[in-house]
Amino acid sequence: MAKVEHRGGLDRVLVLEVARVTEAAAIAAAKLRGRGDEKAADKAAVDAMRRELSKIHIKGRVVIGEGEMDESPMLYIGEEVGLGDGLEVDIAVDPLEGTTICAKGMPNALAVLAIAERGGLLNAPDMYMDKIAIGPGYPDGVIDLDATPAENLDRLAKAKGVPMSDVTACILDRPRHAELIAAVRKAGAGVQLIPDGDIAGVIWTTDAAETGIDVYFGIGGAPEGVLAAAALRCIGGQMQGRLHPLKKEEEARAATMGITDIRRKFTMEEMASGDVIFSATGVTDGSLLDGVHFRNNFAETETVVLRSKTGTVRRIKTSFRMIGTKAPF
Ligand code: VTB
Repeated sequence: MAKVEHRGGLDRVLVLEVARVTEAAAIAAAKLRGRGDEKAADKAAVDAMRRELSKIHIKGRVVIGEGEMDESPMLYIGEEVGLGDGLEVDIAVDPLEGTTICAKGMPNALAVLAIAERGGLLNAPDMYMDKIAIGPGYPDGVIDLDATPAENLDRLAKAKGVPMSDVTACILDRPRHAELIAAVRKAGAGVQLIPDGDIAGVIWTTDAAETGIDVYFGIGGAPEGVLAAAALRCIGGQMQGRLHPLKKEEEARAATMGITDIRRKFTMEEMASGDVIFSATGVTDGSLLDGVHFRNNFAETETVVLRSKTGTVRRIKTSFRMIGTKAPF
């Protein structure tokens, strides 16, 4: 992939603009929480996100989105979004991260978006990625995707200065992780399993004292990997990811998107470079963010907006006056 020179940085006004986008998606999805209809909740979030993006003064291009043009009418990879009159930016979206948890009314569903200077986000296809991530404050090289879980955990415990029994790994609860989970437990560390939502899983590592999670391990979506890397770039931490194709066609797909070496290990900086802004709004209550609360005529949201250039972590609580049952967008 071509290396891109980043000089100018993003306009900081975009911090508020992107918050509006994830707020709108979260409110739309929240109306369909617990209905058992993943598709409807996802569609509501996608529609709202698309609508809000179209109001921003950017020349945006979706690089991580809802899939290919022929399989999704909105926010597909390559779609141009925004008013088309501002800075050229690349956009990664996950309008409803955790569609299943939202449909079941369970915790930690989020609306997520990252925006970067053109060329700043890895164009990852919709396939699996093997990931490892830790929060800030550790010397470089503590974790390595090519080391065994025991080696990674050992280095992490030593760097943190705690016994292995005080280290906890977050892992997606999937049969494919049975060996990984067993290896972590055998090494003497704890495991926190999550049903879905590994962007939050990675972000939790940035505040281990609060969340109890020191490291994120395992195979999840590649698009979610890039979004998590964007968040971690802003807060600080270390992450590596490697595509994990299940079929030959996926390798071919990755190649058409510029990733010719399928075994390549991407660092956090290679997945999200230059100036990056990341925004997430809670859909259901979770440990990262409160979900949307509907109260009288108001919809209340909680959003976290991160910016890599300054390292700012901004939490925004917004109260939307509803017009009837509709948000005022
Ligand atoms: C993860 C997680 C997502 O998919 O990427 C996971 O972050 C991996 O896919 O929230 P499988 O469900 O196929 O294991 C989600 O759980 C849902 O998109």
